[in-house]
Amino acid sequence: MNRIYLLLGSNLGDRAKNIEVALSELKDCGIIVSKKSSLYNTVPWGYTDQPEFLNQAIECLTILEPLDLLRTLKQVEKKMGRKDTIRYGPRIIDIDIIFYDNIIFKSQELTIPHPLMHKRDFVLKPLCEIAPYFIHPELKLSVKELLDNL
Ligand code: PH2
Ligand code: MG
Ligand code: MG
Repeated sequence: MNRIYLLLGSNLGDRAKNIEVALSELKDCGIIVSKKSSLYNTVPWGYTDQPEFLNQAIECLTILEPLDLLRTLKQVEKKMGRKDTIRYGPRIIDIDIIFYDNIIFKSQELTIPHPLMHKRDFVLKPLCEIAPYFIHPELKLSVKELLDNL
C-alpha cells in the first residue's frame, strides 16, 4: 500500500457535510483514510472575493497509482457536483494530492508533491497536525519546517 496525503477543501454550501461526504466516497473507492486533521476555517488564497474555505488534511493508504488516483479523485469531485469555474474560484469540493509516498512525479496532468503546497498555510497547518515530520522529497524539509518558514 502507498501512503498518501490529500487536502480537502470546500467553500460552497454545507462545507462540513461536503467534506464528510467526500471522505465516505473515498472509502467507497478503496482509499483507506488512516489519519484526519481537524477542520480549518481558512481565508481564500489566490482569488479573494469568495467565501472562506473549510480545509482538512488526511493521510490515506491506497493501491492506486498516481494517475489512477488523480482520476478517481476527479470522479468523486464530479459525482459531488463540482463545476469548472474560474481558477482558484469557489467549489463544493476540491481534493488535491499533496504527497504520494516520497515520490517525485511530473506529467502534464499531475505534479507531486503539489507544486504550491509549501506556499500555502491552508495546506501546511492541517498537514502539520497529522504529519509534522514528513520530509518533502524535493525541498528536503519537514512539513513543520515548511510551516515555520512561511
Ligand atoms: N483552494 C484553492 C484556492 N484557494 N484557499 C483556501 N483557503 N483553501 C483552499 O482549499 C483553496 C484556496 C484552489 O484549489
Ligand atoms: Mg486545490
Ligand atoms: Mg484541485
